[in-house]
Amino acid sequence: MSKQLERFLSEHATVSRRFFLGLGAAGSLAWTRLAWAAEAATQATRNPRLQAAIEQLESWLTLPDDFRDVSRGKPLPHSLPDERKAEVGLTRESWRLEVVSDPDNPARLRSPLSIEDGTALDFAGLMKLAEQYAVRFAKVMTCLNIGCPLGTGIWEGVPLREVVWRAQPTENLRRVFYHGYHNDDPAQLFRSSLPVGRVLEDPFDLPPVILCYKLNGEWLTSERGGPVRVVVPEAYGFKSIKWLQRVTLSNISHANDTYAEKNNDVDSPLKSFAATLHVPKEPKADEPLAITGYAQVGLSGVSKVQVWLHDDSQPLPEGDRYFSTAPWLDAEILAPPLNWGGGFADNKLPLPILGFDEETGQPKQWPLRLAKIHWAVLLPRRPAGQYTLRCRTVDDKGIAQPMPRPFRKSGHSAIEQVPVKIG
Ligand SMILES: Nc1nc2c(c(=O)[nH]1)N[C@H]1C(S)=C(S)[C@@H](COP(=O)(O)O)O[C@H]1N2
Ligand SMILES: [Mo]
Repeated sequence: MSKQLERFLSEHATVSRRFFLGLGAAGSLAWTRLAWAAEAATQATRNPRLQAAIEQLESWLTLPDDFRDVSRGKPLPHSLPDERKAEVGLTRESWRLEVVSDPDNPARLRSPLSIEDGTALDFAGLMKLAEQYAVRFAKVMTCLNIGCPLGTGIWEGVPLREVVWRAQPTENLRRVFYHGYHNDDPAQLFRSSLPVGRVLEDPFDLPPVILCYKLNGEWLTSERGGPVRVVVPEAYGFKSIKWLQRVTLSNISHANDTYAEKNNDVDSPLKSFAATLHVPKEPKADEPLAITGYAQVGLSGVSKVQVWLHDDSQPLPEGDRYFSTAPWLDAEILAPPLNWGGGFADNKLPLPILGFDEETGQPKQWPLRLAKIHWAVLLPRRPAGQYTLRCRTVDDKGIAQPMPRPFRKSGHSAIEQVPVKIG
């Protein structure tokens, strides 16, 4: 095949996708046919070794049961027997949400929602709000302290502000904090908080903070925090409180998250970084290396994923602790997947989804912020020896991410290093 044709075909996928995303009204069927054709063209021109590695990649969305579970509590609330769950409000039938004033730093509310007064919100009330206000968005759930994301989902819920408005705050409201079921033991309380402004508005084109009741089109399971959890789009997992029971409106002027313990940075937004998924085990000196990975698209976005294979017998770039002058190579950012995964019947995402085109069902921008992407690269063969493979992202502003961070407590993200022995 001529070099020119090869290039055309490999660019074809991106170009035609972009074109058809803009077309919208052409309908999803025409789009789907073209996307498949473009994908087939891309695959035909890819190195077979690389193509084989790409085919092994995880699905873009995670099955709800496959999320890694980060839950505190003794016993874990989702492990309680069904009868107990019904008694403590952990079923859709028994769930109640209170929206009350903070006794220590009172906000003035005309109409608090409380169990005592019989005014708490029940699940039917939430579904009533959902008819008018429900939204869905894609988000990767990541623990501030764990490098690897826990899972990616389509989260559905009612903006938290709708229940804040129901409580009719009139004065002295600066912070919203919230907690879930914690075995009615104050020592087990796990609370998160947000400035009220973030709850009432969605700056920088972010999705709203939601009271989430569905994940990937199914009722939120008990393990994922059901019947209702908070999901904060741009934040690490600890802000997305599970088994939600009470929202407290407060005049406190600062964060009061339980997670502030143990030195955690509770105001830190989701970071961009890259990591590998497939690195050849014991590559031979005459083989090119097919490498794949994922990148978390943090608040600052991802415009590139880059890799660098360094020969350990050579010195590292001098006076450059963060390798900014290293010979980084651009990897291929894979196009939106044709199969989303996540357990959707017939691969059909429930539209509308914020940031997705309603006609084609495709993301309007790619990489999609606050989600994950996958990448692949074929590195040319290298002589036998011990090497270190590093990968990183470059954000939307052209700044390499993760930035040098002197501490991990703002979100565990680093330039990944993988030893590679070429034999
Ligand atoms: N009520 C409650 N909510 C919680 C937690 C918890 O222990 N209790 N853990 C938090 C933390 S630290 C993380 S990282 C996420 C993990 O979400 P997942 O278990 O659904 O993956 O839930 C958050 N919500
Ligand atoms: Mo976490």
